[in-house]
Amino acid sequence: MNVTSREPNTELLRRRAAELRGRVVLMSHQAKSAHLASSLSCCDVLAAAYWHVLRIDPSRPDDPRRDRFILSKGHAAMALYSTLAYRGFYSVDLLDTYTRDGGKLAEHPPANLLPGVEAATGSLGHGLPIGCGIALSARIKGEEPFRVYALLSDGECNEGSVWEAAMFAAAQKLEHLCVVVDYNKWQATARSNETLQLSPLRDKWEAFGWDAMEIDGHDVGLLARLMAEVPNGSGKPVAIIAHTVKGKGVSFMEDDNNWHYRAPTAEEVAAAHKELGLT
Ligand SMILES: Cc1ncc(C[n+]2csc(CCOP(=O)(O)OP(=O)(O)O)c2C)c(N)n1
Repeated sequence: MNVTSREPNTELLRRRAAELRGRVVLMSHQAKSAHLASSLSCCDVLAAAYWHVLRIDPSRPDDPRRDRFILSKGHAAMALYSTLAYRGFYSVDLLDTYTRDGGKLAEHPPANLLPGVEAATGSLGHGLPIGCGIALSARIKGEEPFRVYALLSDGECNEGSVWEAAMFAAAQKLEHLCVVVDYNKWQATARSNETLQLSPLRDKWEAFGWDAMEIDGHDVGLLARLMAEVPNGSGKPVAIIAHTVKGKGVSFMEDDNNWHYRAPTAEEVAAAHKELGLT
């Protein structure tokens, strides 16, 4: 287990995030698969989590004491799959099989098929309820406390199940539970705040009994520090509202929601890799 009381190595985390972005762009091209911009949006959160925060051992993915990370916005599976491969849960070569018939890397994360995938997600609104259950069951069973992280999208916060779970977590004082909201202001076809009024999102989480904070969701160092501080002494579950840019890292994809569904051409992959400093 890696216990992180040390300062985050922001240089390393930035490099990891760029590598994840590069791989995600390539996977989307190879598989002609959607949700590229959604995946780019959250690479800094994943880099901070997997290379600084989480107490995990890739050679023991079922260790009962491990921290859990649930990608509740399961449509960003390419980012999670790349992270798990680069972190050593399985071979990087497996990433070339993304969406292939009969393969293990389904378009959305499956249950019990891949080491490191903690929950089947993709249907939005399920990751936090699952996280609540895992955290509560650990307490009931008197297990050594581990942390549970759930990465949600902003559009996902339209789901009633998110707010039921939020109330539940506060009532049960699940202080080992942490939500990160990838607040990129877009959902599938429209601006998030035009679809349903999410703003002020931090106030909403606070009103639901959480210790809520609002940060730059691409500041890997800050993400790493705040996520590592859970439980933070407030006695409450923690919500980190991470302001992000959809398509982050590739200038011609940033804040352009067409990349929710589009896959890049070979030329666009090359241009993206150049921008990410990977060539
Ligand atoms: C319950 C449910 N309804 C609809 C969808 C289809 N869907 C996939 S992604 C998405 C929204 C994407 O926006 P957001 O959730 O904010 O994530 P982003 O891609 O912007 O990170 C929707 C509605 C789904 N996955 N689950």
